[in-house]
Amino acid sequence: MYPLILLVIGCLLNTIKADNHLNNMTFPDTFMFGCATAAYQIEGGWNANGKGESIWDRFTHQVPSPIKNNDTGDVACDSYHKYKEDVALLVDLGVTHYRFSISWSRILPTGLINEINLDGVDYYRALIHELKENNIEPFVTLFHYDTPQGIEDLGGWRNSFIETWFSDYARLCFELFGDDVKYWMTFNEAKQTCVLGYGTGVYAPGVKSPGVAEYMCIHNVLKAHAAAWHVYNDEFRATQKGQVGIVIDSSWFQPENESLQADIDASETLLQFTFGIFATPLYMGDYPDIVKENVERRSLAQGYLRSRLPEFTEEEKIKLKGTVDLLGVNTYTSSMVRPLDVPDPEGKGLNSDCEVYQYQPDDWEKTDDVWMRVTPWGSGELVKWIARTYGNPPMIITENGRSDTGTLDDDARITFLMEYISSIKNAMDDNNLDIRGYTVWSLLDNFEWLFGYSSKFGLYQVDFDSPDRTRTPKKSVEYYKKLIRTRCIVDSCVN
Ligand code: GBH
Repeated sequence: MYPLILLVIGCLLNTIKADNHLNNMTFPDTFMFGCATAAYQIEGGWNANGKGESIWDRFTHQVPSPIKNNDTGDVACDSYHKYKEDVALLVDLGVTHYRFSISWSRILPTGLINEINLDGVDYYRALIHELKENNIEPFVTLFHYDTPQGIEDLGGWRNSFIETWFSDYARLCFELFGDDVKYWMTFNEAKQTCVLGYGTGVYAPGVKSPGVAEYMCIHNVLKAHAAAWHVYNDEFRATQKGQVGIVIDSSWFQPENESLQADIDASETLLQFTFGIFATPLYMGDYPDIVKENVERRSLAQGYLRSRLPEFTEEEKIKLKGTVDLLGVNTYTSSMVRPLDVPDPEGKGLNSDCEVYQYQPDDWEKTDDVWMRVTPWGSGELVKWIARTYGNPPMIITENGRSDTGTLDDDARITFLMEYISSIKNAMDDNNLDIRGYTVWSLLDNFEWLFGYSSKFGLYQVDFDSPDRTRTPKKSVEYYKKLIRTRCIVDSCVN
């Protein structure tokens, strides 16, 4: 019995892998290649020159610490002082764009608009200036998990006033930097903020309220995104001519048995609970039907009088719809899915309300991160699903990459990049997908949230024992440089 199962899984994987030959067609000249980072993960200077505390400062300073080796982002890669060095690395790589995030509490120490920290403004001005001087497009995320603690003290993403607080902050950023910044992303992976921050509570601010605060957070993030997009659209678009989008992440969910309708449905359901819960309101004006149905049915059975998932008013639906100029997609890994045999009647939150079982088969190549196995084919499947579901919207891969233990001879990272980029390029070529660029996570080894500095995603190694935080190129730097220069994944391309 066991060998038969292996044989079946083996055949399935072979069919998936068969069309995953390395793509040998050059990328169009306009295609963007860049690197990504995030403020809390690289900047340090956590309380430098007027910066306010963020929820990640508060979270990592707890005793005992929830972070591996008690690591914190207090100094991180010290990019607050070493941004010029970072830009020099980007120049050496030859990237077209650099995706970084602004720390809300570095600019607005309490999160509210009345008090502006000019030193923080100067820092981002200087970074953006340095990028522009070197012909690198700044690609800015307004929020990458680091809510100002002052805002959290008012309820954070549980308080619907955050829609205004966030759009005030966004307006200030458009005003200050919008002459130079043409690419804005409001949120990075709001799923992590809401599900891990307010559901399971393993991320800052550590609130454990699955399926209640978790959905309030999602609801408020979506309204805040739309409010920021409208601020840009009404007040800045005509003069600044940029784009405002959002970054959404999802694994690819492979039906365990592709000829079973139940497994195909389980894949669609989990994609809707993961990706659609954010994208569908912004493209179509409301939550996906399957999400509304499941959460309402389960909420009523659990004794609530109404769905734990809040409803949008008609006015809000209109305001949400059509607010993504460019969709950022973070893609890392995949899992197999089938319906849960026995859904947990008491379970609340995205992970229970979907009623889908997911797992990663043992024979998928592991990385040093427990959540991640190497599945390049899944990234191609994910972007094709997004294009099918939302009418081939303009997209950019805002993150993709792998960690390792930190070796400079990172051949595994080179293979990873070749295979993932190839899978994405195949999907583009075969289906006419409108993917405008690709961004490696990450430029530098950095503070990898709960894993601290033990998980290393950088093209450049950072010596965290040295006060200089010395940066050293890994072998993958040579590969990425060549890819950017030749626009070709393999040694030579046919066109
Ligand atoms: C991205 O998340 C983030 O945007 C980025 O900040 C991060 O550095 C990068 O990927 C690499 O991880 O802690 O065991 O609960 C990718 C998706 C979802 C992966 C949350 C880690 C938490 C696993 N992430 N997940 S655990």
